[in-house]
Amino acid sequence: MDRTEELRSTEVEDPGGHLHREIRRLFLLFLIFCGCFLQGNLGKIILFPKETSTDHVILKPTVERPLKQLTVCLRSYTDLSRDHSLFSIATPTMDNAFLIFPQPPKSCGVYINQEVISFNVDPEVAAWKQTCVAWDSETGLLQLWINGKRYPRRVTTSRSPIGPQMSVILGQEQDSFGGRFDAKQSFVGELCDINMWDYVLPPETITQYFHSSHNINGNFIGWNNELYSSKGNAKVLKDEFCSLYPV
Ligand SMILES: [Ca+2]
Repeated sequence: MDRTEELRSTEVEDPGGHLHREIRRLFLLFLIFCGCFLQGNLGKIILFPKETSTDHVILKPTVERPLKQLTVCLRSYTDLSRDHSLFSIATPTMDNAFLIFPQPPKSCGVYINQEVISFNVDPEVAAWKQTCVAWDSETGLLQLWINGKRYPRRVTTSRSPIGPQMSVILGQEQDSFGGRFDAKQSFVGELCDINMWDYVLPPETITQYFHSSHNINGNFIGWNNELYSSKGNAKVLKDEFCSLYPV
């Protein structure tokens, strides 16, 4: 029996060999898949290490146009027990054109064109949290989602689009266009996966985004586009597992 015949006969005699190879192949595919998954989810986190009236991050929208609809989603981690800004948009004429303003322990304010709508929410806990806000100027319908749960919807009186010129700031609450910050309303903690769309995301997409933010990038402000600049002590920490943190 030459070497080839020997191998062939081993294959015939060892029907488990095929199964073995198949398992090994699947295992290799699994490793490749895991590698891609982890790499794909390696993102960044913005750290606001202390209470100041100066540390902030400026986000640049991809285009300048008035927003008739919007959705903002972000993840945050803080132990603040006072009011703070999660996401602040000012226009030249309105300092609270759009603002997500948690008021722990059980309230979250959302401002649309200076009008505040207060939601009663579950008590804050020191854990990663995903917040999404969606608004449609035509109907005034305002949605607040926290950790995949939509709170009872509200309707704003305001029906005017936001913008087109806007200053988008993280870490501070604007009382003028791009400025007049108050340390007692600043954000202290960590933020990541900050995306904004110029339309209302369907509920299933928001739910999907809560479970995994993999490959999701807002068309108005995209977390992967890196169109931001940080000021003061606000630090962008690279290669962090934002998406994999339990929220
Ligand atoms: Ca303000």
